Amino acid sequence: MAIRAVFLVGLCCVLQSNGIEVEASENNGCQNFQPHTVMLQEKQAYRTSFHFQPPRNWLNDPNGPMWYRGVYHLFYQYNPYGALFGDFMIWAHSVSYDLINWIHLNHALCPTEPYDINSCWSGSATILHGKGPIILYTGIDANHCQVQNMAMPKNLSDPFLEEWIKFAQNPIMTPPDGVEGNNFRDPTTAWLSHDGKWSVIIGSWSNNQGMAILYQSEDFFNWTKYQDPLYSTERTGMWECPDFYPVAVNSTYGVDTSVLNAGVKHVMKASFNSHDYYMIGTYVPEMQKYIPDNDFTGTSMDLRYDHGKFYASKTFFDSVKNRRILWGWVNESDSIEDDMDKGWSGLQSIPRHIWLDRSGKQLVQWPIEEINKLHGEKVSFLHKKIDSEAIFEVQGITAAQADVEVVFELPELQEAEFLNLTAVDPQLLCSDANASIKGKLGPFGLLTLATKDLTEQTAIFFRIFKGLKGHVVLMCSDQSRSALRDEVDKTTYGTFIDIDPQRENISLRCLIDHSIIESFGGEGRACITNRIYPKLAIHEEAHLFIFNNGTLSVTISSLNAWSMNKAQMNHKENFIYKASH
Ligand code: DQQ
Repeated sequence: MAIRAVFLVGLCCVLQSNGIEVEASENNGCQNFQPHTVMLQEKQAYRTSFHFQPPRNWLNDPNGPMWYRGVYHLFYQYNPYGALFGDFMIWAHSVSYDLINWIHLNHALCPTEPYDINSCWSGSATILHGKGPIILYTGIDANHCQVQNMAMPKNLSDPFLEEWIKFAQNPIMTPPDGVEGNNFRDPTTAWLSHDGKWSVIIGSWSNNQGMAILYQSEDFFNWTKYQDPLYSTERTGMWECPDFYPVAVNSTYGVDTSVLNAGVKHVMKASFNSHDYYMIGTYVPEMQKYIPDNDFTGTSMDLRYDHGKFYASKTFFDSVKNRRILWGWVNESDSIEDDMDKGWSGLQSIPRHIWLDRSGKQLVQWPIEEINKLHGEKVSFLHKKIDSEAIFEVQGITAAQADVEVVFELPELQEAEFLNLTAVDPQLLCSDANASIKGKLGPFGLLTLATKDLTEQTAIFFRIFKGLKGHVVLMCSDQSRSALRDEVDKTTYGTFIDIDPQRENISLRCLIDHSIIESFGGEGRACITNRIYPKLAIHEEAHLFIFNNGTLSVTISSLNAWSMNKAQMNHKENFIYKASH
């Protein structure tokens, strides 16, 4: 009783336009950090030009992305105190009309109450038909225990939904029996079943199993744990930031999170061991079970959104363009000292349109079409043969800030080397044979963020092999020569791509933005994201090359490359929105 009395001090009652009465603190705790207008002044080599970044400080997971009444919202984990992760994490908030140019708003959720006093961690937004959006988020409470909380917009008629108020009955979920207080977090977007009940999953680890704990509610306010998890497995670690959504079969269109019919499959994604893994399968609401087509195996066979740096991602259904969009956090891999010197850490990926591949076996990702609005000067050519050991520069664009699409034709496929696929880890294959090691059909691809003399270079490349059941396409990113600096991560990443090169050419698209390269191979069937910190290949000193280090020739059937313009990102006080919307 005493706790409740203290808790209510300073609360006001708000009857929202959505008819929900909530008690809320007058002080959302974010005032000390408002507004976040101070920009870093220096022209920094590693600061990006068209990726989402706040003006300074640490950023991690995307939270609660949504489109609501003409405006896209992105919340994200943010440390208002500095460039490293902290023990006072908040929900920062930005809005956009096109997912490319952003307006930074005042922060949405900060630690204020016993149920979130030690941080407001990740969560999601759900739009309740006719009632507006509601945020579910994890609070780190006064006992450092993870609990689930709810927040609503203070004023639904504010187009930016800038102010958020917390539900007085928080927390709405506390760790159930058998779940420790540090293993219960990251609520998903909720979905509505035919019986009128809301469902949501929470990431967890219990009894040596990673899992999606299921909660249900009839009114969205009172939640009851379902007896069994929606899915659990011994083959993963603790599930962070789960995501659960339907994808249409045989269509690139997205569907709302609550859609369930014969025309959809369901994706279950979980973040663990530094990567985002997913399964495709069937959701059976009568049994509250998720039945994957292929269970997680705990091996490199498991499906991943991205084979480089990409974590804690989240999707949302964009009802304006009928598509599902994926955002992921791309962390630094520079030294901590350098992160502190530059005054910021972390990026959001370019939002990716995501859909189920025609094969039904995997997802496909592609940068949202709006990114093309930033295209500047263009160079292109067709049908250019690249002989063995040939290398040439793509000139006429800003190579440190570019969008490059290239398609390779392989005239001598029958000559490819043999590869016995049994138990081969593609990442190991890429690091054992980096871009400098000659092969037959490959390595060929792009040398990005390279110095003129190639002492610094990051190769994004392919090798083609003959396997027992047809050709095998390997895609790699080789960071071993990415920077004349010892303290940065130089991991080589790699994956196989499900392509039959006898039937289709091999395409590669790279979005290069100073210290990040997002690469999409095989028209988006494989993605690798890199963070790169060159010492010399920065700004105008960065170059782009095409290379072939195989003994067989390959042909570029087409190349299109653009300089990229800078996206607008500023606090709303300073924002001049130029694009039409
Ligand atoms: N980041 C959040 C957690 C989440 C983790 C804290 C994943 O809620 O599990 O910033 O990166």
